[in-house]
Amino acid sequence: MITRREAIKRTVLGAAVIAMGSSIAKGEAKNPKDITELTYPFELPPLGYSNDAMEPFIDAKTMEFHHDKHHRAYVDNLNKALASHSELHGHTLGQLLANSEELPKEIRSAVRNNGGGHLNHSLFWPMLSKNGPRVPQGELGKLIDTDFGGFDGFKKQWTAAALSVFGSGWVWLTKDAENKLKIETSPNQDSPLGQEKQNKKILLALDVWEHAYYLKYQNRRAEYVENFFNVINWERLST
Ligand code: MN3
Repeated sequence: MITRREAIKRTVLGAAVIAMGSSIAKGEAKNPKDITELTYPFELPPLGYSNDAMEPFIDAKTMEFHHDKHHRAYVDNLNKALASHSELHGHTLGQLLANSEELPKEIRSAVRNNGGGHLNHSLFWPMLSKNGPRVPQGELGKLIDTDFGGFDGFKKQWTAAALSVFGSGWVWLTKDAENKLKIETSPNQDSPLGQEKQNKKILLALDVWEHAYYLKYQNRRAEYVENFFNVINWERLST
């Protein structure tokens, strides 16, 4: 049995670890702050482009529902869960997720699911663009060549991972402290940052929940995944 004071101490330590590994693509997400550093009350970030910006690969209707309804619901439900827990209002999103097992039982799963949903979608939107190069650039391109034997090898493994997710979840490209890339999957709204408290960076994400593609692709997840390669914002993704 751990005391409350110990729990808080662990939370702070865990946060330091996750903060190290939480920064993603350069630019917007760090302006003004990395998403993991934000605190209650949480806000829905703008998409950063119009709903039809990824047509025909991701249709405007899906984008509208996905951002305005689904993502908003994660933000609203996260705020609702935390509203009466003022002792947690100073905790960052990164802290809340890295230490969700130490949260009060009655809000634990709400914070994990909705906080994860908020984090994952906030990372995901800026990773999309129809413009720019269609293959990874710079240092990321080199690492992908090294670890996957080239872009085609990466694409193949990424697609296989995306199709392997049973039910709802995410696919991730992460980089560990040794600069080693890894394709990972997570169920529901879990994040690789929340699962393992280690220095890890998320480089690329793909939402494979049905709500991300069902209006346009119905059950054809493979087609959605194939088309995702037309909207990866390689220019903005960095190591
Ligand atoms: Mn989603």
